[in-house]
Parts: sequence; structure tokens; C-alpha cells
Amino acid sequence: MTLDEILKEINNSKSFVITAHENPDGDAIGSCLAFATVLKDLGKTKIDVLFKEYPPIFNSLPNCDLIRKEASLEQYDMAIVLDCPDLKRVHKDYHKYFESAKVTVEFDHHLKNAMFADLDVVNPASPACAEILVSSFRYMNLEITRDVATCLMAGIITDTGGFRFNSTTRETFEFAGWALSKGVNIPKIYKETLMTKSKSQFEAEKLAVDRLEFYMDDKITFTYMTKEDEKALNIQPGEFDGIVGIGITIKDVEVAIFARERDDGFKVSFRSNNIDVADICVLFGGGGHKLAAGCTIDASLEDVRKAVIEETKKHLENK
Ligand SMILES: [Mn+2]
Repeated sequence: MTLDEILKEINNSKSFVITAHENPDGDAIGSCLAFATVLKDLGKTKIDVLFKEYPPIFNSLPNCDLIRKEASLEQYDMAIVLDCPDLKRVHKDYHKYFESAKVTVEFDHHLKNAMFADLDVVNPASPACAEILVSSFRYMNLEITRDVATCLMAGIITDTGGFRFNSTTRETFEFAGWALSKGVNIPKIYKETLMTKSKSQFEAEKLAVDRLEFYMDDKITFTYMTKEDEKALNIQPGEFDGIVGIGITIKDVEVAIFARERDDGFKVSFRSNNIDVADICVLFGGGGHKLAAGCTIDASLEDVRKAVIEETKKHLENK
């Protein structure tokens, strides 16, 4: 089995480089730090977790001092990529370490995975990469200490939206219960990763709420953010993430849309309660999942608004 191979390679390796998709979220960072902690506990001394930047809310996770921007070796024995469906989504500066490593390993839960490593462990049914690591570590007899469980829990809590999404499984709750008994502070992780925002993020959300427009008998919401707003409010990377979800929490809203101005046009994000919004985004050259998708449209705000509202109306009428 692949996991037996991976364990053998871990035992034979001395140096490890670990990373995940660019602009890492809680699952990416939690999975990487969990893996790094397990390796450290095995007595491995050369472990680099590589990220160019990541949200500072994860700075309280165990062993986050292993995260660095640049590699400290030219070549590693093992390269591990987590929570990432394709090497293309890893920061381009890090590809060379993956290509030169003696063995490459990936663990992932995305639907369309390119199976790009020597040893791939992929399960799209899992709500988080961190949850795949739970069963994998157990299979490989690698101890899940309180620190490891804390990192894994951060990944699971963020990728399940705090146990809210349909992807949440019985195993998710069983692991949460087990982690609690190991002394993992779940309320603290929950509060720090999901319930805390910076003032600039709050200001951004306030503006977006203030601007929320309703269409088609309140079935569609639309809001936006310009580059000027972004500058004026000093909004940081990752601080837009919650905005698109605001409209969808309103009763009877079917589709929520958020358009954010960037250098290459407006990045338009969609959330849906039922209809397939990836279908809509494909028409504009984008894509995604049925209930969460996005596209980029290079046009004025007025034209973007008109185009996406009209297309969404059509899809809702034909459903
Ligand atoms: Mn994930």
C-alpha cells in the first residue's frame, strides 16, 4: 500500500521540504505543520516548511517557526506537498525542490488531482487534507501528539467552516472528540481561525454589506470592492475571503455575488445554495465547484454587474 511505501521512505530520509498550495489557508498550513511536527518527533532534524506568505492568525500553531520563505538546502531527500491538486498551484520558486527531491509525496482532498507525485494519497471525499492525515498517521503508527492534533484540528475546523459544511463526516466529529480528550483547545482554535478578524477586514465587510444590492425578488445579491476602496481601507491578503458568503446567509437568497477589482479586471466570486454557479463562471472563462465558483472579467463595474446578474437570472429561471 502507498502508505507503507511512504513510511519506508520517511525512515530512509534525512531532509524534508514541505509545502502546500500558494496563498495557504488553514488546512494547508495546519497539514504542513502537523506533518513537520510528526517528523520532528521522529528525530528528524532537517525540516523546512516553505511559504512566501500566510495569514498571521496561524502564528500560534505549534512549530510555526519551521515556516520559512526560502529553502535552506539545494536538494532534499523528500518533498511533501499537501492540500494541493496540482504542482502548478505550488509557488513557482519551490518547484525545483520538488523536482530535485529523491522522492515526492502528496496528500490531498481536491476533486481533480493531477497525481503529480511519486506517491499520491488522494481522497476527494475527505473534508480536509488534515483529516486524511489523521487516518494516514494512524495507519503508519506515527504518534498524534497534542501538538500534532492541534495543527490537524486547525485544518479541519477551517476547511469544514467550523463543522458546518456538507463535507463534514462522522470521522470529523470523532477526531474532534478524541482531540479534546488529548487536551487540544478546540474553542481557542475555533475563535482564532474563524471568529477573529482585523479591523481592516471588518471595515471591508462593513462596506460590502452597506453596498449589498438585491435582484430578482431578492434571490440574487451583488456587492463589490474597488482598488481604491482596498487602498483606502488598507485591506490585506485573505481579508476579502468572507465577503462573498455574506449574501448567502440571507433567507431566500439563492446566489450571492462579489466582484473585486484587480489589475486584470474584476475577480467575481459566486456562492449558491442550489444552482450550479460553476456553469455560469465557465461562460466567463472561470470555473470551480457547483456551489462556489469564480471568474475574472475585464470590463467596467457597470458592465460586469449587468453581465453576471443577467446570466444568473437566466440560470435561476431555467432551473
Ligand atoms: Mn483543503
